[in-house]
Amino acid sequence: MSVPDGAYRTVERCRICGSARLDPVVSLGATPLANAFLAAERAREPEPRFPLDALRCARCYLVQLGVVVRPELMFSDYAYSSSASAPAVRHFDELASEVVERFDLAGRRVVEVGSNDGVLLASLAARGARVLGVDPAARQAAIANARGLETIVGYFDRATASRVVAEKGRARLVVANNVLAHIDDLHEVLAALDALLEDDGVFVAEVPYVADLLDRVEYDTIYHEHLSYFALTPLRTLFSRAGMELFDVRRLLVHGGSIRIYVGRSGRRPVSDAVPRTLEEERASGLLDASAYDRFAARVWASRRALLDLLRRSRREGHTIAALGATAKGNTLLNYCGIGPDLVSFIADSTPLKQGRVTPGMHIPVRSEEAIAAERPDLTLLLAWNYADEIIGRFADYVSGGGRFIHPVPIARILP
Ligand code: DWN
Repeated sequence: MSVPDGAYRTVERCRICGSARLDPVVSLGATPLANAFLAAERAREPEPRFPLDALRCARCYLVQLGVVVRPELMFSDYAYSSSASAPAVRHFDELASEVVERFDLAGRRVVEVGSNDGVLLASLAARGARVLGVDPAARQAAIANARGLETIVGYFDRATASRVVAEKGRARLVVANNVLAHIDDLHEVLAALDALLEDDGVFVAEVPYVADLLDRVEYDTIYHEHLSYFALTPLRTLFSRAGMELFDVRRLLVHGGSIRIYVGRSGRRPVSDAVPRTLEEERASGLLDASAYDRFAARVWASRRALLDLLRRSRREGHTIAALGATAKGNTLLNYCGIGPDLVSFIADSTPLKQGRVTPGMHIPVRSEEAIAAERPDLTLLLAWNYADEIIGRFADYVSGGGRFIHPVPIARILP
C-alpha cells in the first residue's frame, strides 16, 4: 500500500552533525511499522510500508535510518509495554537502585522520558525520588497514572520542559531508556534537557549499542522506531554541541547489547576512564571504518539464508514451528525474511495488548504464552532472543518434553 502524503520524510542530512555524506549500510526492503499489530479482522486491509534502509554518516559516524516516519503514526496506538518482560522489570529496578544511591535522589525531582507504563518510575518512587513521566503513548501513560505514577502524555521538547519547570521545578536527574534512538530532533531534546536539569543535574540514558548490532548481526533491531544506532563517538559530538559531556559509560547485555551513558554539564563532574577507553575501543576495533559496514551487509544476507534454510528444512521434515515474543525486531526479521504462517504457525507473547492480533506484514497470529504448552510445537523461534536465557529457563517443561528453540542471529541455531 502506498503511504499517506506526509507520512514520512527522507533523511538528507545527519541528525547530529548535519553532514550530507550519508553512505548506505544495508537495505531491508519496504516494511510495515514494527509495532503495528493488526486486529485479526483487519488483516485484509492494506498496510502502509516504508523504506527500511540504514545509512552511516561519513563525518560523525552516526548510523541512522534513511527515512523518518511521523512519530504519531508509530506511538499513538503503541503495543509495547515494558512491564510485559520480567527481566526488563528487574533491570530497571537495578538501575533505580544505582542512580538513587549514586546521585542522592531521595526527595529529589526525577523525570523519566519515555516512561511507558511506569516500570522504572515505580522503582525510583519506591526509593524516595519525586518522579514524573513523559511519554507519547497514551495507553501506557494511562496505566502509569492509574498506578499513581504521574505521567504527561506527550513528547519531550522545550515546551514540555518549560511546563515541568514551572509546575514541578528543575530536575536532579532525567533518565531516558531506549528513547534517544526514537528521537529525530536530538538537538531539541538536548535544549529541553538544558532547561530542565539543575546546574549539576545528570542525564542517564540507555541505548542499543551499534558495536553489538554489528558484532552479532542484530539486523532485526533495525526498524522505523529506531531512527539512530549509536556509538559513543557520535554521542560525544552530540552532547559537546550542547555544552554537555559524557562523564561515564557502561556496557550492558540488555536488548542485544546496550550502553548506559551518564551526562552532565561540561566540567561539572570527573570523567571516568571508561569514557576515553570506550572511545579508543571504537576507533581501534574498526567501528568507525566504512569497511565494517560493508561486511555487516553481507553477514545480514547470510543470516537470512541460514534461518530460512533451517525453517524450510524443519518443515519439510514434518516439524511444527511456532515463535515466542511478538517483538518489534521480530517483525523486521519476519518481513525481511518473508516468514509467514506457512513456516511459523503462531507467536506466543505475554503482552495482553498483542494477544489476539496478527503481526504487521506477515499476519502471524499472536497468542498467549500458554499456547506453547497447549500446542507443544517441535521448534519455537525466539523472536525475543534478547531474553533467551530467561525464556529457556522458564520453559524447562517444554524442553524436557523434547521442544527446542531457534535463536536466529547471528546465525540460526537450535537451543539448548
Ligand atoms: O526500543 C524498544 C524496545 C525497548 O522494546 C521499542 N522501540 C520496542 C520494543 O522492542 P521489542 O518489541 O523488540 O522489545 P522486547 O523487549 O525484546 O520485547 C519482548 C517481547 O517478548 C514483549 O512483547 C514481551 C514478550 N515476552 C514474552 O512473551 N515472554 C518477553 C519475555 C521476557 C517473556 O518471557
